Amino acid sequence: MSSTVAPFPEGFLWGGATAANQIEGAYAEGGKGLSIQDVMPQGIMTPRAEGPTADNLKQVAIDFYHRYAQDIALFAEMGFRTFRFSIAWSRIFPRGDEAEPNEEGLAFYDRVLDECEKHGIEPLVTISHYETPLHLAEQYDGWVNRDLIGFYERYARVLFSRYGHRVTYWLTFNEINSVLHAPFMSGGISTPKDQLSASDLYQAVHHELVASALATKVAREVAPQAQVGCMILAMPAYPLSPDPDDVMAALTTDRTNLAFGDIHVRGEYPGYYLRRLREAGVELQITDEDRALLKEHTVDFVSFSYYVSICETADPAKRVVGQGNIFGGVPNPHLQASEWGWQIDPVGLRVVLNQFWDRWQKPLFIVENGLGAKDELVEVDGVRTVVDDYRIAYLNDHLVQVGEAIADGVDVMGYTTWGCIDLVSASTAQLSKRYGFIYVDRDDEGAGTLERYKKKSFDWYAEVIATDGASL
Ligand code: BGP
Repeated sequence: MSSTVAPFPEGFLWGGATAANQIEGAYAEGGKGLSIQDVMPQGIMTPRAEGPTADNLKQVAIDFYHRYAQDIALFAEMGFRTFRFSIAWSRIFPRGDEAEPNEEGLAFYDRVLDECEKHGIEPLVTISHYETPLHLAEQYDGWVNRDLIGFYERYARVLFSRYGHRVTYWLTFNEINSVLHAPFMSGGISTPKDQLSASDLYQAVHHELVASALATKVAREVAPQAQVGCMILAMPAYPLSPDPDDVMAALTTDRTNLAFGDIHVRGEYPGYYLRRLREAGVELQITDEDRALLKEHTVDFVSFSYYVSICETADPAKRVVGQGNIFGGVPNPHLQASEWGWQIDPVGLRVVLNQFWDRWQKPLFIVENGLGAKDELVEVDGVRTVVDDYRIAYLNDHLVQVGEAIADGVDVMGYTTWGCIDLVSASTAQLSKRYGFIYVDRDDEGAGTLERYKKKSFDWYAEVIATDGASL
């Protein structure tokens, strides 16, 4: 592969990303309480279970809780400059509404940070990644309830106080806009989606937005050197045709996601969003204090996940929802899809980077991108590995587009591939949808040694980092 890519900026934060519930396991160790993930054995497509069940792969996940030192050493071997992980809220506040945190939970992340420091890896911490304490979901209906703002603020304050001197980069909520699609997983909202009123849903969104601003405020007070970013699921919507009605339909769909960046960066609700609320008959309960918080505590940077683009049309007859594309959208005839129906669009990443930069003029951080695929462990020259040329091609093509965006003048802080080590999938709750540079020996039935094996992409990514993208 020969490079036409402009050099990536000095200090570019190359690395990988994970989330506590998808890697740690030890779901009932160290004083941890249950989180909503502990009752989601089948992912987001099926109803939740009554309590923890043995078929939930997340109970053990990839056992990062006990193997973090070995795993971080492997990341260091690839040359990672940053490692994104989340803190499990229910390790710190097992029920979510206690007055005092759980010291054993805090001590675990001290140890994770020790390992990062040992290898010169900059931590990138997600405060809340789809793991609301179950008690908050059951007793309060999650973020529908305003009380969650206070519980989250207390939790965030504990994190900034404890780790603020050693963690610079923080994300307030993973894919904050996804609560619109997956209210239980993303917002801990127990009311089933089909019974959830638009008022409750948008009120929950509002509470999260205020909590996000509050976290930024607390960071300024407690850890002034901290950089706080929002995290958005980015999914550009292209018009299916040049019909102006399709163009407008695409803009409207795009704004579903863009609104979250607008609010985090500009500190107020945009007019088109207020119109959407009005038309949905939603009267938001919003106080003057909420307004002031949003306005005064905007983010330092914008981070996002990027996997797919979608098409949009105003013609209902053409609104055939893409199979396996969990968030819907009309298939794009110019694109191929992954085994799970996620349409692969490297240029879309350049589009998003340019769009976000033009719109917000804030540094951008790509904190998730990657290909979920079924891998086969094979033996090459006596070494067990995975020959994942498909993953290399996917990442290479996307990174070339990041290089193009940088050449366009976009300020990109870094890039962390999703699931740098195989982990449990968020949507399917299985292990067979793998993203990693490191293979973990565990299958969908939970069988396997949990041994780690380097895939072909491991060396490929190490080379990309070592050359700052020149090898792309
Ligand atoms: C994002 C989530 C991650 C992650 C990723 C891949 O939406 O932030 O937690 O899992 O998607 O999705 P999946 O695991 O369903 O393939």
